[in-house]
Amino acid sequence: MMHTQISRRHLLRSAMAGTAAVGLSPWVNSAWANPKITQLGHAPTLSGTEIDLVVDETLVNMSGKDRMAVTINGSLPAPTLRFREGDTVTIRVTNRLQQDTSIHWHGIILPFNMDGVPGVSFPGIKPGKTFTYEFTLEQSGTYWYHSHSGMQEQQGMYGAMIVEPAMPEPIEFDREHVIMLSDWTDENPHRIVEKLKIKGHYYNRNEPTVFDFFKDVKELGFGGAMQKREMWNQMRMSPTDLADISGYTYQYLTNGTPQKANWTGLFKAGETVRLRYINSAAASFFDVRIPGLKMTVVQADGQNVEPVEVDEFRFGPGETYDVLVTPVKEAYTLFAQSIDRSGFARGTLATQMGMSADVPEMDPVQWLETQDMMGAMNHGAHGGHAGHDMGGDTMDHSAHEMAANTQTDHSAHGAHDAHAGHTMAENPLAKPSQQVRHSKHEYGASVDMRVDTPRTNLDDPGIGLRNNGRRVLTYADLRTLGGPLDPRKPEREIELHLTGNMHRYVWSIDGVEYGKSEPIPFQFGERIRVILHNDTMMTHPMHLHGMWSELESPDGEFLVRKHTISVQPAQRVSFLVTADALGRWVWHCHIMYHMDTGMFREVVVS
Ligand SMILES: [Cu+2]
Repeated sequence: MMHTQISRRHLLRSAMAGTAAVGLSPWVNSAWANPKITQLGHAPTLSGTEIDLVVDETLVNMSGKDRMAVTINGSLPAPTLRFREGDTVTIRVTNRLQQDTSIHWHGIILPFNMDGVPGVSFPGIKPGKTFTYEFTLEQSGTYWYHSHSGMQEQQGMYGAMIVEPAMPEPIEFDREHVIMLSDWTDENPHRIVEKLKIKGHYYNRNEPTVFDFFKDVKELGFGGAMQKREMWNQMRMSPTDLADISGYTYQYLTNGTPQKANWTGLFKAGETVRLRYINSAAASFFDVRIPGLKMTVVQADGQNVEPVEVDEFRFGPGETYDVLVTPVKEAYTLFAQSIDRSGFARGTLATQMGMSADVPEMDPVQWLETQDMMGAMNHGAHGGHAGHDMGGDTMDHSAHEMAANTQTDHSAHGAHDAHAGHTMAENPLAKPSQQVRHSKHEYGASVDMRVDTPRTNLDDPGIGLRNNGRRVLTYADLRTLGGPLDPRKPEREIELHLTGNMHRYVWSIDGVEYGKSEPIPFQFGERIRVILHNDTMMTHPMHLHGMWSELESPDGEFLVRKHTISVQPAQRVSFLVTADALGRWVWHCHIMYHMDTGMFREVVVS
């Protein structure tokens, strides 16, 4: 069972005040009598084929207050594991917590009983026990690992895993740094869930004000400004619901280091530096850039891609990008603002310690636009369909016209023709189907909105990054070197909808929360297409364990191999999976609070 942080902290205070009696409490283990301090910002590197990891609670102070973190070997982030492709590694994980723990090796292909999901892959690691993981690394690249138990990931239990390639790789660089971005809260994450259940917008401090109203009156006229608000009121949502949890409670960390402490990575002028960016946040999307430097993206989720030069990229919890930079000045800021602009992570790349560069202003908060709410909603689509269907409330059509920058996606017209896609190609599965199929469960209390005309284009950088004057990476830019792992076309297609009810703060798949769901069956050896259709206004980074997700274009062309695919609001994407890994796996949103409240399924390959 789990005791609350608060009770423990009270005990800790007494312990520090020197009351010997504390030792008598059954809650207090030896670590508490002598609390250990977390090592921040300098994850040690562990390599070889035998590793020992110890999970414990250790003290951190991110904001002036002492808090307990859940850490591995006393470090936040956890040690960086450096392995070699082809090696069989043995990792012993000892649990010194008073609750169960686990480690999941994110993006690593391995036997299902080594995958580390309690209740699915194995029973978990009990307090005081050691579990030995053993698996052979069949891949190389940048990955990471984290707890899959409770809220431990939010509390600091994550680290990088680098697998060196067996054969020389096409990427040349002189030096490298892991840049692990995350979010930290002084609050108890269980308490955060309680607050979100009471009010889904609890942490949103960007809600429109009277000033925004007058600004809109100026731009849209009084009627337009009124309409804009009326629409949001009807949906009982806020146009700034971009992240559930914000800088109001979060500090954003670079390699476990808060902004002020300015984590710094060194380089020598003229070097090509490889930055292994890992998003290990519990709930935050980051928009990453390094003012003054172009970034050449060379890996996505550990897999080599055709190099693409960008100024900025967005990534969600679970995703990784490796970029090359060639700095020439003395210092650069590693800038990563959260998607809702409520805060940012900051670090520095410099020729010597103690240097810094200007830190840019955050970009302005943007309201969700039409394509985020209604997908490919356009004038042609008015007949018959309301693009977005809010739990039975009919929306005023005049509201559709008011948002600027409506993106018209002609490919979505096919969605209105039930026969489109079936008549033109010989193989009906050559292209992902456009026909929207809402499950009957989507009409229940767990769902407060549905998208009938999704957008399928992958070249949209997303809300807040559109037309910002910078070259922003999108999934449409990514091409994994060597093409798909399996050249077969899919034999079967399944469609899953990402659903939720913001007011009750429940998240689900096809309107069914994990606790009420049945496993999704995959047949061993089959090549299957999975369509993800986002019926919500949030972006969900969907992570399938055990098997690669090979993202395809709306025309069924292979794009990029990933382990975590972020699906934007009102977007419909598809990927191919070869079900070559027997056993029980999971597939879930990597926003911990969405996973925890139901956007999670078991997948069984048999
Ligand atoms: Cu989610």
